[in-house]
Amino acid sequence: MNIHKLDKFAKSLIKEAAGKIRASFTTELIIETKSEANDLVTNIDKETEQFFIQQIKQNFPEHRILGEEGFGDDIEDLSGYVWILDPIDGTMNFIHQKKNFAISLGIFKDGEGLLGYVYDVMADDLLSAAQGEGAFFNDQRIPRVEQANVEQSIISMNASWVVPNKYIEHEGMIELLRKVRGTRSYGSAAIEILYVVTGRLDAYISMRLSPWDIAGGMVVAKEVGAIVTTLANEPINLLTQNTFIVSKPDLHHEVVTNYVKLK
Ligand code: 2AM
Ligand code: CA
Ligand code: CA
Ligand code: CA
Repeated sequence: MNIHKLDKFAKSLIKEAAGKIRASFTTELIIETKSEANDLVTNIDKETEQFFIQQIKQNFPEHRILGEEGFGDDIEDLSGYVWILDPIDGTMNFIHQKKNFAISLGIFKDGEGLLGYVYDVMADDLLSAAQGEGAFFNDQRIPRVEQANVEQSIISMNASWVVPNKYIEHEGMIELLRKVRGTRSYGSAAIEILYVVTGRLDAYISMRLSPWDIAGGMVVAKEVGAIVTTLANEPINLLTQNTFIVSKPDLHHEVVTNYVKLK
């Protein structure tokens, strides 16, 4: 398999899917809830995933697909070629804000990240990387991430982690909040990873992400030296949900060691 051919194909699928998503703003959305009242899905999430699957299966019948909306394969291991896709990351933003949502895609071979993409659909910004070849923001090569300490950092996290919750001791998060230069929250894990990789953020933390939220971003993060682990400082398992941090290296150590106390 030629990785550059695969890259070209994946990019063309992403651009075509994004065009369909943008065009959907002229039609009425069908909005449903999933596991809880604020866990939303639309017909466009589903149609986008089905578009990818149909195109991938037609061109690469032996490749498997893990997609958030469940139209892909039942994936219990990462052997062979596996595409990990979130057709719309940030569905709530898609519905309410019509911006700040992304297509997130990672292509893995026997568990190794070959290709990674985060496409900010409304900004028309494509973050991409091929293993060992560095990362790109549109056509520009992205430099390796620099160092940062907590006091000079902008860290992205959901406000839910700063109030009592079942995942993490919130006092530690309040302490972090007091120390940092600023906090942000964008409502799309993939876009938040994009921002860390391109230096707009210094770190992004979440308590519960699924493989499709992070697979594309992880491949790109590795190419620029950003550290991706669970909040227990362990490698991410792409077959389950995980706690999550992507960060500049020194900051990663500082946050995980001094502020994170998982329950
Ligand atoms: P989604 O929009 O594809 O569901 C929001 O903070 C971020 O968390 C988004 O990237 C969102 O992805 C993700 N997320 C993961 N699990 C979620 C859930 N159960 N409910 C809402 N957002 C979830
Ligand atoms: Ca979802
Ligand atoms: Ca998602
Ligand atoms: Ca999604």
